[in-house]
Formats: sequence, structure tokens, C-alpha cells
Amino acid sequence: MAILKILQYPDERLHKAAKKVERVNEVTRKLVRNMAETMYAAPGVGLAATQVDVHEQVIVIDVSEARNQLKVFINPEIIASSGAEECEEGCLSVPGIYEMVRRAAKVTVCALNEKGDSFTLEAEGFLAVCIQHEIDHLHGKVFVEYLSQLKQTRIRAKLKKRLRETM
Ligand code: GNR
Ligand code: NI
Repeated sequence: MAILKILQYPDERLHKAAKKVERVNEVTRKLVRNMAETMYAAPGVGLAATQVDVHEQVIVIDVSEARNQLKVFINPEIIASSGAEECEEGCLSVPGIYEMVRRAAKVTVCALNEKGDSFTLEAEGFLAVCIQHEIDHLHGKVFVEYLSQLKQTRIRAKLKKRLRETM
């Protein structure tokens, strides 16, 4: 297994759209294992392949307290959503920045698991937030894009400055 490098905002590659996985095979499962290891080590509650510069539709999520309930979503699609809720979000690609984001309160997601079998999941609460946050990554969207232009400019400046200082 391996810990993968997580792209840091602002990086152009975070805005690439991920392609569908055509066949779920050993290569896909190896990516899933490495992404899970990277997410747990970070630590984070979710990770999208886009964040590790792999532009394929693969997501891992674990919102459990004990960190032992890994959820894998390949080619995920939100087929229904309802309600609205605000939650404070953070992102491993935007370290140290936490902002309120408004999203659907409940989502139904259809995806493949790591065996390639299709499943449907209804989610609400924090899991629903994470699913939407991760699917956004696959579409090339980072949560800061929901904020005002002023806030986005400030966040970019802050992260670029931090990047310079740690070089
Ligand atoms: O670790 C993470 N925490 C988090 C908190 C609130 C809303 C979304 C998230 S996802 C984030 C990990 C990450 O960046 N996934 O893309
Ligand atoms: Ni994120």
C-alpha cells in the first residue's frame, strides 16, 4: 500500500473532470486501497481520486467514529436529492480553511462497489454532505467555489503564501 500525494488548492488539476471507470479490476482495487490508506493517514473522512491526481470516478468515505466502515463509490451518480442544510466544511486539498456550505440535506446515490456491483444508498446528515463534497471533486469542483469571490480570492492568496513559506 502507499500514501498518495494530495493536490493542494489552487492547483489546476483539481478542476479536471474525472472519467468513468470502464471496468472495475485489480488496478481499480489497488487505487481504492491506496486512497483509503491516504484518507485514514491524513486523517480525513473522504477522498476523491481527483485529489490524488487520478482523474477517474472513484471515491472513498468513512464517517464512522471507529474509522472501520469504509464506503467505496465508483462512477457515483446522485439520482435524487431533497431539502437543504448548511454544514461547516473543510477539505484535505484546502488545509486550514473551514466555511459553511449549503447543500441538499438528503441524497440518493447510485454507484458501483469495489467488486463492480451496482448499489443504491440513501444518505442524510454528515454522510450526505461528504458524498456531495466528494462527487463535486470528481466534477472538478472544490467547496470554496460555493463561497463569495472575495473569500475565494483571500483563500487563494493565503494558501499561495503558505506554499511559498514552506518551500
Ligand atoms: O476530511 C474532510 N472533512 C470534511 C468535513 C466537512 C465536510 C466535508 C469534508 S470532506 C474532507 C476530506 C476531503 O477533502 N475530501 O474531499
Ligand atoms: Ni475535499
